[in-house]
Amino acid sequence: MNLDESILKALRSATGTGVSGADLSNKLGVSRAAIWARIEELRQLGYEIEASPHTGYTLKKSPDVLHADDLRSRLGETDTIGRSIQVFQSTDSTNDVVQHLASGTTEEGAVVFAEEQTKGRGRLGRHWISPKSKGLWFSILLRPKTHPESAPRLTIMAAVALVEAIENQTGIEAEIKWPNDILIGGKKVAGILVELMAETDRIRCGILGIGIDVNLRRSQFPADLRDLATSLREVSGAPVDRPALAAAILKTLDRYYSRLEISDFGPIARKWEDRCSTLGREVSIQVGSRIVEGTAETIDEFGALMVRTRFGQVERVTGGDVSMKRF
Ligand code: BT5
Repeated sequence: MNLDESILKALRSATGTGVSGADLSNKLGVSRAAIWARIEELRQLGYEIEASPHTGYTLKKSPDVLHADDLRSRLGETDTIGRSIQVFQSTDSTNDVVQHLASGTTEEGAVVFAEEQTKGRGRLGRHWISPKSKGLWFSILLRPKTHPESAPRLTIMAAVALVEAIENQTGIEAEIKWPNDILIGGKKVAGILVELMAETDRIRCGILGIGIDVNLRRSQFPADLRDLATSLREVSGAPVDRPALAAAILKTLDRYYSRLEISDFGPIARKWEDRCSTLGREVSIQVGSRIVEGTAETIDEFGALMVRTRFGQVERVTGGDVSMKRF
């Protein structure tokens, strides 16, 4: 744990009471002058830290910025996800940054955020708009010990973690649209992009990319997305605390990923089914040049969607674009 992370953690656990420079210095094994210098740096970054001779330092307000040490301090211990966090002010695509890290020795669970992406992407090379400081645009390096066939499970567990963390942090109920969309009131608020580097029988690494529209106003979406997409701010009517939401999502993802790694997929699948708006509906799914039509019935043990066609057979679909035919 570095100094800023430790200071922020100590300040957060002393909210309301404050913590003295002497206590911080003893606890962290550095001089009071060093603590003071770091507090000054944090103030420069926008943290409102009050200093009083009686109560010591108190954290009054955190800025709306993603700061790796702050995110780590909020996250605490995790099994895998968030063991290291990097934040870029701007990058092309966080999935590309993580792909680059994956070819080195970077350990599983490394997370890369960007305040802005210049070439954020969705599936099939589609563009993902990622304006500065308005959302959470991030990717996670995973090295799941599973067969490539189980890769859809990563999207399933991420969707469950997202709706759960969003609801816990904001009170907003979101729904899942198979395979990778999170919707509120029928409009897309988040998307998931899993990219794999795999051999026939093992996944070398999976890159879990997540984009969440947090504080965009309707006017900040391109005109063609205004009726299709929304943000948490638009729905709740007030700005949403991005760093707090980011930490909550990473914690929840970590919990579900640990369960996935011990093959405890069943309960995750049940939660997914509860929150999924696709099941039980008549769907038309474009899979490459083919269209599968029928009723979306369930997901199988690998995370693939089972669709009963009008001829009565069940088709197994692992990816594609869904349109719901009847509501
Ligand atoms: C997705 O693709 O929904 C996956 C999006 C993943 C984005 C994250 S951000 C961090 C990481 N780094 C990346 O480069 N990507 C990941 P798909 O299902 O193909 O949906 C793409 C479609 O969503 C576009 O064609 C637009 O119609 C729409 N779209 C684009 N930007 C959007 C936004 N910010 N919010 C809602 N919809 C958007």
